[in-house]
Parts: sequence; structure tokens; C-alpha cells
Amino acid sequence: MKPLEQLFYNAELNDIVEKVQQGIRLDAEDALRLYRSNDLLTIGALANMVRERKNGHNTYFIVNRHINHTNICENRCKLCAFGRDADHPKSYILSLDEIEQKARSCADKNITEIHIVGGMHPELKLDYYVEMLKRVRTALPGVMIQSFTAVEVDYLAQLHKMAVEEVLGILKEAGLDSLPGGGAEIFSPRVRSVICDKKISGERWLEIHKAAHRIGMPTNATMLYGHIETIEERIEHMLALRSAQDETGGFLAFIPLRFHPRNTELERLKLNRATGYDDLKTYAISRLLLDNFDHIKSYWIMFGTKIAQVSLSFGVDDLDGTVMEENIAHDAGADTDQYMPKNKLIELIKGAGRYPVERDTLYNVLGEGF
Ligand code: V47
Repeated sequence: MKPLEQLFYNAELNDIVEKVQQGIRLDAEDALRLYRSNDLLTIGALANMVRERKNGHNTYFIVNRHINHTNICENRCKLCAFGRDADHPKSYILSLDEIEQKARSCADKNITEIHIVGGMHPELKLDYYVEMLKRVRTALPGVMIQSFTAVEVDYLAQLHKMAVEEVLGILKEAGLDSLPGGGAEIFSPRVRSVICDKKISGERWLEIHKAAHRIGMPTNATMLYGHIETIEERIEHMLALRSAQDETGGFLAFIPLRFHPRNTELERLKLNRATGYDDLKTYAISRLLLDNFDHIKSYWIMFGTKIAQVSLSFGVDDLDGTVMEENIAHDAGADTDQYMPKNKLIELIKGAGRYPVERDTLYNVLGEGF
């Protein structure tokens, strides 16, 4: 009979198991070996060890609402099914009154965060964004606003010929608490030149997040995978985030996003589409590589509730969120619901043997146990 430890831990990963047990940082080569290994349960058990070291059984969730103020976008990235040209019959811009109305409509839902992102529209200037923030603030006092990707912040800086720090300062003053992690995609210039050729570079994305951190504004980070990227490019992406986090400590959470090709221009290409196995491996490896991130978040909208629930044993400690209205993934064929009530989130977390903790944007605890 093999000792129990060997049944769980494949010998080929023994040195990595030891590193994780001792809290030694993994490198790119380790990550590549984990990705190439088929021993999903060992990888998951290691990620779970780190997850429980950092967060115990706590699984965070947030009661939030998404708003997409416009789908008109100058970038028209090939990866995106949401963006439209201005003359498209389904293009739209929400007026400030409509945005305020959407915010007010959830005043009785006990939400604690508003997540607003949209396209790069040349006619929407900084004053539109400032007024939007002020109106949402007034409509929902006490609710935190996590809005505008680094891509949008850069776009506003270019439009007004202002420094990014200045734009961020103005948005912060108007009520912005945090930037979401969108627009990161995969930092590799090779990949970006195909999937989002007009979008800011990975370097610029990192610069903008570091600028936000310097003014005391925390942010998130994402990675879009399952299209044309290689495993090496995923690892480089995560290591670039780890270095930035070493510098500033300003990232709250890392969120892997699985690519959905329907209605995008990438649909016709030969893609390395992610499987459930790949999703779980990616969650677990991100937990193991990003030793300086406190939280790994599963955005159930893009994975479905089944993988999202299982991910809670593969390194994930945060299940986002009630969401309420989602367009980006659904325009690209996601077949999940667009809203999950708080009690369903709690049920999923408890069903995975974890302890539900309601949080705000900054991971302050608002309630627990349930
Ligand atoms: O930046 C676009 C991705 C992101 C597709 O920070 C697609 O807490 C899959 O970043 N298939 C926006 N993904 C969403 C996002 C996000 C979501 C939830 C929470 C947070 C957070 C951030 O969605 C984009 C892009 O990477 N995306 N098109 C697609 N076809």
C-alpha cells in the first residue's frame, strides 16, 4: 500500500508540493509543469491549501449591480460581441437620467456595489462620467462604485489630453472607489494584436492600475483565456500581475475569465477553447502563482454555477455576485442567468461546505454565516 500522501500527491510534482507547503514562491517553470500535468486533484489540493491558509473556509460574495452605459466603442475588439458602431441599429447610450433611474431602481435591494463599464465613445467626455458618479452616489448613499476599466481611463486621458493620474483624481473626487479588472485580456503583444488590436497595451494597463494604487484606489485584475493564447502567455500574464502587486499591493482580487466566442470575430478562428478541466486548473494555478493576491474570484456568469461552485475547492474564495444585469458575456453566448439572488449565492457556498461571508468592495465584512 502506498502512503496516503502519495495517493494524493503525484511524485512528479513532489518538489512543487514541498515549495507550496513551505510557502516558497513558485516560478514560471513550476507553473508550466503544473499546467502540463494531468494531476488535477493534486493541483487543486495544493491550491486549496493556500486558499485555506489565506482565507480559511470563508467564501466572500457581494450584492452588486452591473450597468453598461454604452455599447458604442471605437476599439471594436475582435474578442468582444458587446461593442457596436454608432450607426448600428442596436447601439445605445444611456442618458444620465437613465443611469440614475437604474441606480434608484435597486435602492431597496440592499446592494453595496455598482459596477459600471462601457465602450470607448468619443462624444462621452469626462463631465458625463463625473456627473454619472455624482448621481449614483446621491441615489445610493453608502454604496461603493467600482467602475471604468483601465482602457476607459486611458481613453478619457487621451480625449482630454490629460495625465492618467489627473483623470483618476477627478473620478475619485466625484465618487469612484475602485477600478474593476477588465481590459487586461492577455498582456502578450502577439495575442493583443489579434484579439484586441486597438486596445491599450498590457504595459499601459499595468501603469494605469499602478497609478490608481498610488492615489489609494484599489483595483482588480482579470485574465481572459481560452482563445489563441498559449499556456506560457497565461503564465507571463499572471507573473506580470504578481510583480505589479509586489510594487504596490493595490490589487484586491484576481478574476480568471473564460472566453465566449459566439458573435465575435474570433468565432471563425481555431481556438483553444477552455474546458471545465482547464477552468479548474487555471483557478488553482492562479491561486498558487499569485501568492501576493488575497483573493481569487469566480465570476459565475462566465462559468455557470456548477464550475463556479466546484472552484471553491480549487483555490477560489470569492463568488461574484448578484450582478443583476449582464451584457458582455451574454452577447457572446453565455447561457447563464443574468442575476443570482443573495440566498442562491449563500446556498451554493454552503453546498460546497464553505462559510458564506457578505463583503463590500474592499472586503469589509457585512454579514456572515446566514
Ligand atoms: O474586459 C469581453 C471580457 C471583461 C468577452 O473586476 C469577454 O470584479 C468572455 O472585467 N467572452 C469585462 N469575456 C468583465 C470584467 C469583470 C467582470 C466581473 C467582475 C470584474 C471585477 C470584472 O469581459 C472584458 C473582457 O476581458 N470579455 N468579451 C467574451 N466574448
